[in-house]
Amino acid sequence: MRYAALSDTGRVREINEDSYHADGRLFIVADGMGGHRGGEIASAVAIDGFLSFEEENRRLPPLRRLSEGIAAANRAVLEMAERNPELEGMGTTFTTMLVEGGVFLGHVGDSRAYMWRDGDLRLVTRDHSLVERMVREGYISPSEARHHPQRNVILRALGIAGGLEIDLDELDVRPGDRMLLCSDGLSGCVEDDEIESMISAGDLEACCRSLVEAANARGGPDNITVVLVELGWEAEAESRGGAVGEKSRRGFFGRRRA
Ligand SMILES: [Mn+2]
Repeated sequence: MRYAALSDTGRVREINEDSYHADGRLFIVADGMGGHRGGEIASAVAIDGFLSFEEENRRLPPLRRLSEGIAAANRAVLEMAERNPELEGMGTTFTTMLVEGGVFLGHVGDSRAYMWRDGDLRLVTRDHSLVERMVREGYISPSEARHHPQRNVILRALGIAGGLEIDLDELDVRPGDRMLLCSDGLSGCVEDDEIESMISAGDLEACCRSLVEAANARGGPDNITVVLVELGWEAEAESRGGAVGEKSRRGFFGRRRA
């Protein structure tokens, strides 16, 4: 397996409220929202909460571990908001991929996971957003959704309520497939066919830079986070554990800004 990740504030926002994690086994993108730095705190706290749970519950089967881990992340965000009233109302999306004898997804919100195989890109998560529902029910077209005034309204997020509906999926993958996790700062302004061509060739780090540059070239209206993974034998084999290095943008205490 090879992987790369990049997060960028974009051209309009003053702070980056997205967080991500990538360690060769677990990959996460979280897009936070809320005033008083609530967004960046929510996304970081959610990732911390998830990773702590996951670390202590490695024996759980993958999908159950993702689902319970995301529930633990949700509780961590809610508890942080309870202790800090100025953070009330903060929330975050949460899209995570576990590569461990297979590829498993857990997903809440409007960040995305795409799968790329032999030149073709396919969206493998569903946006939990108002415009996605409007498109699905036939009220607006996909191109109208892209410019709709309510395109930022999401229907599910961590930090809103104790009960949480989580999308879970196991993907059928092959070595050589590329997986992209991203925040809506990419998918909201770069079309899928452009993303497809940009991740089709070359070094993963260069691909990440091209994706972020493309979003910024379109005004960079939001924070942009991309995590790109090229699957190897890990996707098929039984779990062998062992991270191959670690990249993280989690933990808001002492976190360094790119
Ligand atoms: Mn966003």
